[in-house]
Amino acid sequence: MKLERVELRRIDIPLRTPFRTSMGLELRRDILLLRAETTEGHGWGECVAMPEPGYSEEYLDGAAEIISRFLLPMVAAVEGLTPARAAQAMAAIPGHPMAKATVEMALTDAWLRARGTSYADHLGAVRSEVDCGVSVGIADSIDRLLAEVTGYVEQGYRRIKLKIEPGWDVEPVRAVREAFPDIALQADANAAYTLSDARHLAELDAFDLTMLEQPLSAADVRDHATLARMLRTPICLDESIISARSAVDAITLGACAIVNIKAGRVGGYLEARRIHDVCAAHSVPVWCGGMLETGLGQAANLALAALPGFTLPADIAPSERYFATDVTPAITMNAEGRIAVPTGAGLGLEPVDEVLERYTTAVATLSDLSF
Ligand code: OSB
Ligand code: MG
Repeated sequence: MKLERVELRRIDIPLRTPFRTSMGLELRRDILLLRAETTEGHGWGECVAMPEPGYSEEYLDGAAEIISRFLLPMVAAVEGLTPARAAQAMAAIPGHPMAKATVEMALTDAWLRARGTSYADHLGAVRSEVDCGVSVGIADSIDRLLAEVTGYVEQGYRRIKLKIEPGWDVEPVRAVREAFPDIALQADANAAYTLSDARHLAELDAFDLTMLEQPLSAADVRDHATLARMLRTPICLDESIISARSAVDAITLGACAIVNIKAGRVGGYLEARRIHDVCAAHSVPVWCGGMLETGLGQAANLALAALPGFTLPADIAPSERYFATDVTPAITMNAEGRIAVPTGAGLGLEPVDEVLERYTTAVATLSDLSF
């Protein structure tokens, strides 16, 4: 396979429900999509970087720049291009995992489409359906939070995750637990606390949470290990886990009992699978995180979440949770809170041209990819 031409497309698509985390408020999704044309056909990639840095240092314009100026020329120069060789070539540049994951995702889609193989089979999926959880943003009031969560419980989601931050933690978690004594419930702090908050965070132990996700900063792995010894609630790491190596380090230090895996955060689906493998070797359960992706990203995440070690519900939700109109045919969840893993070649779905055009704000075509 050889990379011939790439289309970078920015779409601006409204979110149906505002999604507020400790990193800020979002009403829309400004998303970068990459369509790779190769000698064997085309494939799609979705970049999970947000318009502003916050979740991590990456942001959309920066990712677009790294992709077009550095990653694509490197990948276009690779002889006998495969997804793994693309990842290997891109490893010469440090960092920028979301940018790299976008390129790898598109090349993998193209590669698999040409071979009639699904993403799920390529990654080693063992399940045909994935258990869905929903991630609930910080609300304006406890009453509004309870109304929102009630709706999700009625729709059948298999677990609820509450975003927390200082000033919005013990009380909302208590209210949801009292209203729904039996649901699987977890909290995600997106690095909003420090170790000096340990005694406060220990109050969450009263609510039988499946996990507390990323309470401290990404680099504070040792502090997470200290905190883990002070809490009964298991710690899950998201932002801190940037590679299979960092997963092994965190597990060995006792910093986490559970790992959230997001391909964008770790540089691609191949590294995501390696994290799955090392976690399985350490008997650490994993689950698939999300970044409010369109149907393209959800399709790849569904394939990943169908691997054997993904034993906890994913942050994967149907299109209607995020967008009035998704760029792909809508992904739907059944009444049991499960979504089917796509079975078609590659991602198993494609954007709908007319929807894509409606939300497109900019397109750049890169055809001179050679050095
Ligand atoms: O920490 O999991 C996170 C969204 C943006 C940035 C960080 C996170 C999230 C989510 C979204 O929780 C979950 C979803 O995609 O449904
Ligand atoms: Mg998280």
